[in-house]
Amino acid sequence: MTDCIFCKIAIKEIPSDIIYEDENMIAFKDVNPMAPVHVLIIPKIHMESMDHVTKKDSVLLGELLYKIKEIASLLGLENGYRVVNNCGEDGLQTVKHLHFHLLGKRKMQWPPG
Ligand code: DGP
Repeated sequence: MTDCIFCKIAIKEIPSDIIYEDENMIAFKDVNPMAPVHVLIIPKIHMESMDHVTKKDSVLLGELLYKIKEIASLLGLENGYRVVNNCGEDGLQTVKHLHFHLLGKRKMQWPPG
């Protein structure tokens, strides 16, 4: 999508600090980190949100979730971490391209705000 900031990051039109990349996904540091480790993992193809995912996306999203585990290991999050998806207005999603936050290296709180 031409006006999507994360699509632009995926094609390197906007620079980012890339942690991992393959043909289907890219992981890069969040510009506004909420934890010592804060990485965003996105599919390269544009999907607006979790609410826009269809059955045909399930293999890709399964791979993406599995890869989050590997990225967590790569980043030394052996003591645990949090994976967050903000969806839609009530979920406080600000960037309308599906993404998962991977947060670590601090003790999280529950419930989230
Ligand atoms: P969310 O609220 O779940 O939609 O979070 C979007 C996140 O994206 C937020 O934590 C800040 C991050 N972000 C927004 N624009 C950019 C950008 O241009 N580069 C990077 N690295 N992160 C961005």
